[in-house]
Amino acid sequence: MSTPAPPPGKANSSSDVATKYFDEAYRMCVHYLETLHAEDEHMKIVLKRFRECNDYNVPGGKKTRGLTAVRSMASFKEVPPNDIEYRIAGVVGWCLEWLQASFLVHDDIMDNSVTRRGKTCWYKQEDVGLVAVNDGLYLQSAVYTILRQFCRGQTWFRDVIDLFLEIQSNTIHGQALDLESSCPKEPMEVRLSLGRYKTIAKYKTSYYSFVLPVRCGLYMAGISSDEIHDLATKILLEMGHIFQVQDDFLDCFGDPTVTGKVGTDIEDNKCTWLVAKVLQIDNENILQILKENYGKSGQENVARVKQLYNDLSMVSVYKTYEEEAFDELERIIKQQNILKKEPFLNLLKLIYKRER
Ligand code: DMA
Ligand code: MG
Ligand code: MG
Ligand code: MG
Repeated sequence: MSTPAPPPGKANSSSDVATKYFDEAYRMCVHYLETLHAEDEHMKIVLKRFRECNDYNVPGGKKTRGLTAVRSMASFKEVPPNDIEYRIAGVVGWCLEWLQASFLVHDDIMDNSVTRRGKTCWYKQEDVGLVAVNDGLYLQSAVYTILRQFCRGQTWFRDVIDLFLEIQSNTIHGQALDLESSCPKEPMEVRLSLGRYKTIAKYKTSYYSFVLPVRCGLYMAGISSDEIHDLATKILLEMGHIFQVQDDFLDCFGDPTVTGKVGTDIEDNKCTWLVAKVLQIDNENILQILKENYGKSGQENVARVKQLYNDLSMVSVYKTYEEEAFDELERIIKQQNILKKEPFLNLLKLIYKRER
């Protein structure tokens, strides 16, 4: 890739049409959610809680997934979308953000994280705690509440609902494998292998972060051909893999003031790209160091693992990987003639050398 990385947030700047209707669509969704069960006085306190939960967890991210759905719809359509099409795509985009919020609320509990998007994790808030489990379920149910309310009459409604359900299930399976793999009942070489890593990244991240937004865009643009959806899926799974490798790199080497989260992967015994790469090296000493320190919460253990990564120049191994992986995917996108290239290249550019 020869293009330099856009500064954080630039690609989401209000200059593009997709963002124009986006905030408005959020307000419309939240407003509708607040009407549910409002006729019962007793529910007032719940609606207030959920309003806070939505505002705290849904809109504060990069919104890449939501905006990608809108941008994809616009670029796959033969003619420029009208206002109504933009608005409804904005609603679907927000459903992606709601889904993401539900996964993150639960992910932070399970990963024992402290901060998210520069704020205290929802479950860590003094008056929330484990009720966050129900809040996460609420956020997930909101996806379908919103879709049913605003998109029921669309020709693509069934396809989009089916896709959300399928990919939600994929993600849950991925999270389960991620969590199983951090449990020492399997030997380190098995649970932290690169093969295992690929499956985790695909299921827990790639499907919902890349395949879902773009395929929703395709459906909303009226495109439902299997050939197109299959090739798009293949490319987007590759993109998602790179994205998760970046996430793992940033967990260890990123700047928390930029990423908005403090890394926990080493302490959590996670199957990350970094540890899987290191374990590929056949060396007794490396294995010994990892067995003694990986997955331990002591500061000195974490520091020892980071020192090992530094001794093995993992920053430079990562940079080389990133460069090569982007080049290869760019080549694959440009080589095919079934999909419009530009939306895929734009999405790739958006995550290139990302720092958050
Ligand atoms: C996150 O994986 C996956 C989902 C489905 C939220 P992760 O725990 O590496 O994410 P993060 O680094 O954002 O906590
Ligand atoms: Mg996490
Ligand atoms: Mg996790
Ligand atoms: Mg992570």
